Amino acid sequence: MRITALAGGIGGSRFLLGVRAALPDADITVIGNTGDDITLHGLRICPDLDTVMYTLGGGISTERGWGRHEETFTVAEELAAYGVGPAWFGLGDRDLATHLVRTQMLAAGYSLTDVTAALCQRWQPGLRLLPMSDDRVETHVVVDTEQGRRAVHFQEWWLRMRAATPAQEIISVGAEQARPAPGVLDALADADVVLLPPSNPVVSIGSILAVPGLRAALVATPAPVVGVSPIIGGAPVRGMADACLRAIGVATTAGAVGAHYGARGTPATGRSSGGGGTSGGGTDAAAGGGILDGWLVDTADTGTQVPGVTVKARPLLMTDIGATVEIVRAALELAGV
Ligand code: FO1
Repeated sequence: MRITALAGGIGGSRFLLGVRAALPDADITVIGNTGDDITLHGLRICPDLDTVMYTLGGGISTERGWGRHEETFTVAEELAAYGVGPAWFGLGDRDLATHLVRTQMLAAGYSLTDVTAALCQRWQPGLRLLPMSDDRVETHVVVDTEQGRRAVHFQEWWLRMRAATPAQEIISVGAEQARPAPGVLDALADADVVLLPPSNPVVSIGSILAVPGLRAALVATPAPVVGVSPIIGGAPVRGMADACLRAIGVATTAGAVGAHYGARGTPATGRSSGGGGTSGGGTDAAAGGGILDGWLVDTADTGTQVPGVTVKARPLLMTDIGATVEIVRAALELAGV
């Protein structure tokens, strides 16, 4: 069975562990979000790609959910001693090796697709990890500060501001010019099922959908498309998706997020955040349209209805691999595969 999943970082990776465990013989392709990517100290860092790679490859720090296990932060301490920031982005020593390899390969002219494949040679994640695009797309957040309204990189908003400063706008900078990475459109067209893990619907799934052609490919694929709500009982399971949803005028409920993704074949109800960004809300002109056939919600949200989408309620907390496997099985059942 060919499974294609759109994934962000921590929640998406945990879900993918369940996909791989539920279907060890499946051919799994992950389209990874690169909107979180940032350049720091001259190094290109791809948090969501690395989180998928480390989690599926067995190198993740399970207590943090990001970065490497058995990590040290000596280089970060030395940078701080020089007064060289930013201190708010925890750069681990082991993790730095990944960014050094990636940066030198990019400088040598390799694409992010090639770099990701090369890094995965070491980690053997047991699935194909593709960046959503080889072109630079970065999520930036417009906030009001004492110095007036300005845009900050998503990571600064997320980590330094803890997403506490209201986002006036969330913009996928560069999305308009970005092209799907090689293999991405085929992975959607050729899939037997497409899954949307419980990743952040705005800055993870939304960033992927902001790449022209991706939403259209989801609308057009013959494969059933089933999503898993990242919102349970009106709150995100982890992270601050509520702050992101508020920024694009979507309520933090399983139903509102399902409607935001929209039923396949109907105009997406998602709202663009304007400013060239869509954060998944907008529909790129070519495609438009909702992307969901099925939507899994938690039992706390039993009774949720999304027009045009088949909604099923079941426990969605990925408390351990067994629970995650059951969620994956329920998603596949809802997809009818
Ligand atoms: N998340 C944090 O909460 N604190 C950090 O210091 C931090 C550093 C970091 C370094 C490398 C990396 O790949 C991910 C990192 N993350 C950190 C997670 C990162 O901010 C993710 O982009 C978000 O968690 C959203 O997915």
